[in-house]
Amino acid sequence: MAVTRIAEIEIAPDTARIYEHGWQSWSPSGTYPALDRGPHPVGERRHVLCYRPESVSDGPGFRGEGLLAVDPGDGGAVQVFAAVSPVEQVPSIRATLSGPTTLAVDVDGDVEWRRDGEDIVGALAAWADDIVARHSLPAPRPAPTVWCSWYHYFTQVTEDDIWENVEMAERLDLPIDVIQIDDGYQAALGDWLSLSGRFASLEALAGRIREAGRRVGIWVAPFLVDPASRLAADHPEWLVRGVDGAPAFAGHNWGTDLYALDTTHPAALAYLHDVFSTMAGWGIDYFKIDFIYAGAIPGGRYGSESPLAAYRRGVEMIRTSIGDGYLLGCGAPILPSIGLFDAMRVSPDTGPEYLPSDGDFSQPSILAATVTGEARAFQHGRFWVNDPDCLIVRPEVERRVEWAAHVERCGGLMASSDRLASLDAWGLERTRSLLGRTPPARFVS
Ligand code: 9PG
Repeated sequence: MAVTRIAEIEIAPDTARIYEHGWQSWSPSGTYPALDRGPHPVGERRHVLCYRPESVSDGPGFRGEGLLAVDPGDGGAVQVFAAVSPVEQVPSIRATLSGPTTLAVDVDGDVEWRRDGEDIVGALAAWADDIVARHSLPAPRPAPTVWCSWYHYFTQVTEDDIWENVEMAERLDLPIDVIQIDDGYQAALGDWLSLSGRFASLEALAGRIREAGRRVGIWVAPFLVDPASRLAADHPEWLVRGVDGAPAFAGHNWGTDLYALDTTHPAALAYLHDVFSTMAGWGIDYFKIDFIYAGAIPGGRYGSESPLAAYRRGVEMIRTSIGDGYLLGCGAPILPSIGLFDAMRVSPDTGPEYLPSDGDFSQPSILAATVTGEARAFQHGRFWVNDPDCLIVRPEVERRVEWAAHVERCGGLMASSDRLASLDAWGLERTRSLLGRTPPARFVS
């Protein structure tokens, strides 16, 4: 749809503030002085992987994907611009200065304009309440407590590492419900039922974890396909296509370009069902589905559905395949995910460093995860349980006191991701107390 100017707002430029909401979990979100500029990707690859592939993010001013708010800074009401139908269409909403004291708002889709109260957080919460009512969303199910393998072991995790932490959880008597195996167990992205050499049998491991009295969780990137996978070799017709007919570029990570699975292809959907129902049959009942922005990338698909409809169809198939299992989204287009998830990652990754290494606020760091996590606090208890990302409190984590305070403030999903044996007395106590508390139902009222 063509770009249309829908508003020109008078602002007090020195005190006005603008809230912009990023496309997916890792895309920066926050409130900034109006004379500033929103965060930008460092490089084109980052743009696809962590921002919105189809939107040009260069240029002055701000760009909210489906949601942007303006506090005019003169005591006047906050103005909220929001997608009319955020699960179906997410317009880019651009705010730029068009005069010394005027802010212009340009959109490329259907947007509603609301004036609501005097603070941005309250206005966003009121908008979210309306969405909850319009979609008749049930209250989110309470989240289990989790131990996750990613933030200590990364892709090199082994079956022995998982087992060491199951035993440590027992020895330390930690209130961990779910042991969640992250990236690293699989043979390749796409080949989810074949294992890397570091794992012997997921089914047997799941059985042992359950016998030890814990539930089992798994990480899957269901819409990503490694060009070197069996899946890509056997079923090139299941991949989303680019303009030249070759598989569409869905990002670059782990040293390779990535493709996307076409969830409008019935056989690809059946494959997803097979993967998730097989895992559920092994007793896995907690699923972190990641890099799922790839299910919504633009490109040629078998069916004629829009990318967002294709995305929702894929997630719905996963949901159906896992029965009552708990579903956590990550790397997920946020607004199109409303109504589909139990919990949602609302920030870029945390990490042992305080600042993102190259200044890109979509990248792992305590600060970037905190800023974006806080900017999406209003979603908690409304759309789902917010996941601020895992608690990491081993001694080498920079400003671990601040990170633990942020995770606590969020009051959402509580997941520990240190090697439990590497915690010092403070880290262990903080982990125990955060995992042990019952989070409040809502962060913002
Ligand atoms: C597993 C990880 C963990 C983590 C997820 C996600 O921009 N990037 O290159 C980028 C890479 C990895 C990433 C996020 C961004 O992390 O958030 O919890 O599951 O995948 O690979």
